[in-house]
Amino acid sequence: MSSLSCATLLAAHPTAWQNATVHPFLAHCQRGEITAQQFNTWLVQDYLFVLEFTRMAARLLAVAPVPHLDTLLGGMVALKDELLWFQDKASERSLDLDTARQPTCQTYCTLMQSLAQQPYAVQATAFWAIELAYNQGWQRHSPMPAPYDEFADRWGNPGFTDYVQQLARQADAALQDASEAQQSQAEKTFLQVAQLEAEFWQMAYFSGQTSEAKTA
Ligand code: HMH
Repeated sequence: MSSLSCATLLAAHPTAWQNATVHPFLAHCQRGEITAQQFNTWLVQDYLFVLEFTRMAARLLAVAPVPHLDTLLGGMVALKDELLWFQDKASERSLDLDTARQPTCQTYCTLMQSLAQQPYAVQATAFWAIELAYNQGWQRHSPMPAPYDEFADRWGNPGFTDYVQQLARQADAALQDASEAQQSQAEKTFLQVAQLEAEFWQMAYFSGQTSEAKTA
């Protein structure tokens, strides 16, 4: 089998990736049709996601080869800034970040935790896919009107695009050395990420803290 790469994953699964990066939530933001409650629901859940993603980044750093550390440490600096930025956005909007994860956010966090048991190639592929989903999702719905332009720029800016491309090169290098079993695990994980990204946008429309609340 020829070696799996980030490009071949995207080419093999166009529909899954389309669903991850093109969603009514983003279209509603772009058209100014999202309600404050819907946007704020996404914002709080995304903060909770990024907290767990930061811990995933730490585990990735712990197993990465030395030449990959520089890019990952740059990503850590960006996450430090991002967590403070989320806290600022939440306080501007008077949001309580001490909120329960919705089921989709919980499932996604559990997946990220479970990746600790996977080899570096699988973790690096998942890490790239997660960042690419936001990079492309926000870019594909640009330009955004205020106040969403700030959000679109955070993940859509050219520097972030460069970072995601560097993550792809690192994941590719790891996949090239990976066994067929590891490559197939990387593909399975990529598809789980794509599915959860699509579901993540959808959470905005469930304003309660739990799935039960949405039907109440
Ligand atoms: C759900 N996926 C989700 N949230 C994010 N902030 C990113 C990816 C990018 O970090």
